[in-house]
Amino acid sequence: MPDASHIHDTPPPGAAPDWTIPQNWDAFSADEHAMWDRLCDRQSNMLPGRAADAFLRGLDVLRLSRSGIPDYRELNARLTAATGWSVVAVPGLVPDAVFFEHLANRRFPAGNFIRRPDQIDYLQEPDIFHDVFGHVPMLADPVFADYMVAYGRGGLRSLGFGALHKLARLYWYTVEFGLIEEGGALRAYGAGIVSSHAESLFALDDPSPNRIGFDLLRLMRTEYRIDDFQQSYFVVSSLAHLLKVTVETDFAPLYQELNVLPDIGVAEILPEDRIYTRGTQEHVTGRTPQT
Ligand code: HBI
Ligand code: FE
Repeated sequence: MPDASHIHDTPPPGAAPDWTIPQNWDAFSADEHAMWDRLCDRQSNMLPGRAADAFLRGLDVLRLSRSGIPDYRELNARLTAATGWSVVAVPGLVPDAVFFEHLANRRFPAGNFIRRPDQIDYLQEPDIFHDVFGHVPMLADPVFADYMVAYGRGGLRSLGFGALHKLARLYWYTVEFGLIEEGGALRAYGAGIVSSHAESLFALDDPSPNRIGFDLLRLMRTEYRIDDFQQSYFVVSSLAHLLKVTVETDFAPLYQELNVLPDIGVAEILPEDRIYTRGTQEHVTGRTPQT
């Protein structure tokens, strides 16, 4: 989850009440389009064999008539045809309730700026490359698209239980940093992984992190770190299972259970865990991950 310290509490000037702003695609400079192409080429070349099938299939939705930063007028025509989702431009991080309202209505809020060359290896706040290249291909998958709607609805409901920070872990360990088992191998579908050159390598190849079978209660007890590689990743057996569990779980009793169970540390392994990798935890935390 991005650092919430600089989320506006009222729509900034020029933004609509739902925080959206015009993408203003014509205002992007040649350098900004070139940065998109540089990032997109680097990731597109390294992800086959690493990214989930659904992500690689979804990349086609980004193959538009022009290179450079996608123009939402063209992108949304294709994305909406696929799953009813659209991307909306926002000035940056928006309050949780606004974010969840957008997700529940099949709108993905994307930051409307792209990183500078000196930020190519680390970025504090999600930029348009993280949001559009990282998240949009998965939104073209019907099952994952429904999961994101269920998450948005659950997010709005969690606010009433004061349980957002528990539910945020589900977003973090699936939407942002999720792994999936496909054809006997692990693949990445989390946007924070596939949009990051270094973490696309680390999450799948490095002996340092734990890789643990997805279990909703266990996952929602697990803390996470926002400024470094993950020390544990969770592996789902399929997107259909992730959607089924999320839709069929009554979160009210789950939140009550979570209130009395201790949190689990980022690197901890429990005896009942399904362990794909027992990590060495050699990665020295605090080093800024390359995106
Ligand atoms: N706003 N624009 C934007 N993008 C996010 O990913 C985002 C957000 N606001 C809140 C948020 N994420 C998370 O805190 C929630 O998913 C819990
Ligand atoms: Fe993200």
